[in-house]
Amino acid sequence: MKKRSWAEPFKIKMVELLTMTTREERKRAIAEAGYNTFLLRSADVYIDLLTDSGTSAMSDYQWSGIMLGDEAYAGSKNFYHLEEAVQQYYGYRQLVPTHQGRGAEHILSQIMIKNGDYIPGNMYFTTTRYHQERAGGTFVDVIIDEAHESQSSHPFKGNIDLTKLRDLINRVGAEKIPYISVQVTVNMAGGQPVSLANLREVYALCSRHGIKVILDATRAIENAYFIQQREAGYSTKTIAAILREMCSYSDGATMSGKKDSLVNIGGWLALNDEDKASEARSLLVAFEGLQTYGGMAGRDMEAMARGIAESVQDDHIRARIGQVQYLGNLLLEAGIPVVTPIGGHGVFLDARVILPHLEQEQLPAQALASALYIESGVRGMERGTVSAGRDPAGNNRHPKLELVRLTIPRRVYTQAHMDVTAEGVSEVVQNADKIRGLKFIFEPEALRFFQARFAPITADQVYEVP
Ligand code: PLI
Repeated sequence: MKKRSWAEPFKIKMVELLTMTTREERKRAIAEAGYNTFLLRSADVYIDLLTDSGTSAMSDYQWSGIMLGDEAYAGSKNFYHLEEAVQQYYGYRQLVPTHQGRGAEHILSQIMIKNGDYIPGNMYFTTTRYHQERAGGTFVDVIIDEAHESQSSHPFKGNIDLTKLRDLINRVGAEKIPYISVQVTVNMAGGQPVSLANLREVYALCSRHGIKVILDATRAIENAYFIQQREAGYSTKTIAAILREMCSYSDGATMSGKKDSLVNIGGWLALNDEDKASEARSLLVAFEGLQTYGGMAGRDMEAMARGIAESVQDDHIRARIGQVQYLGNLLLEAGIPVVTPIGGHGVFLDARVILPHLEQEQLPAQALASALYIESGVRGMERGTVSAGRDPAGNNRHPKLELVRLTIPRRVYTQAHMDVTAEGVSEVVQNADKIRGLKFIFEPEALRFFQARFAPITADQVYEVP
């Protein structure tokens, strides 16, 4: 017995009952939801793998912190606990609390970006790019090519391609690039990490040109785990030490606490530059809340401060990613095409390969997510054409990756839930030829994937198995 299993470093004290639905009920529910899993009611979902955002189970220690919420309007004790946690574990000097990640993205974009600027990044994220464009910037993807190949086995598919970054600097000039946003890990690429060697090089190059490096630290702990497992020289370093080193190659970070930090709400912007932090706080008080609470209640800040300390524990992150890899390996063994290597927060099904009979315009990943729900009651999410949205000229973007994301909440589901999920996916993939394409019947202007509605193109139902 050489191999240690990934078993959870916790036991269960309270449970939340789930609803079991029939296939007929699910067919009705998804049709009513306009074939958009974001529009399903959670009461109609059995295993909810829509997102790992805000869906984690908090520990008893975090829940006890909720009772210690200091709800003073100004100067809440809990803010100072959160500030200490961010300074200790991430190493940034100035903390600007926000209601969640996009609040931080909004403020950062407004204080840093001028009309006509360019913001390079390692693949887009929906809300991040939205705020960059809203501030008058143009996002430029400078991730390595392998990130766009679902089957590449590159260990650090999230890496920045330094040649692409240098070319951009030469083309537009460093003065037009206020900062680079580096996601660790890269969500839309399948939860893929960035190596420390790459972060170090990016920071050196950018510093030479006066370009700031801002991490999207939303899943930085998961990124640190992959560095520990895959990067030479780091196997004996703690996650906490690796995280500090990662952040040392940046000037600040945006953070959605709803992921790594094991809380249901909260986020922050951190900066080392005091003047920029002061500018950020001026916007904060207008859009989020006072400088010592952002959009959070005192109790939320306490839960996040405690969650940060738990999130950097090596045993925690090994079990968290171990569970994701367990599901991924089940699907790989069943011959299901998924993004490889298996990422940190979810397993991503390759809808292009699973549904070769559908054109990208027929929204294969949206259709596959609907069919999986009908088959199994498992709710995943489209991460393809619908999520990519339209470019500023109004044309549909066609990302190379057309994926369904099965995102694993932290400390919530059991190994048996992963088994049932894998069975549901296998069943739907075996019947893939019965899945029909979809078309938009309602398309909102911004971040369309959240609220869009669809209809099957050629039949009444998206997925009918006789
Ligand atoms: O959902 P927010 O506003 O707390 O955070 C936005 C956000 C920023 N960056 C990254 C990498 C994210 O993954 C992210 C949110 N992700 C969601 C909601 C998700 O389901 O992946």
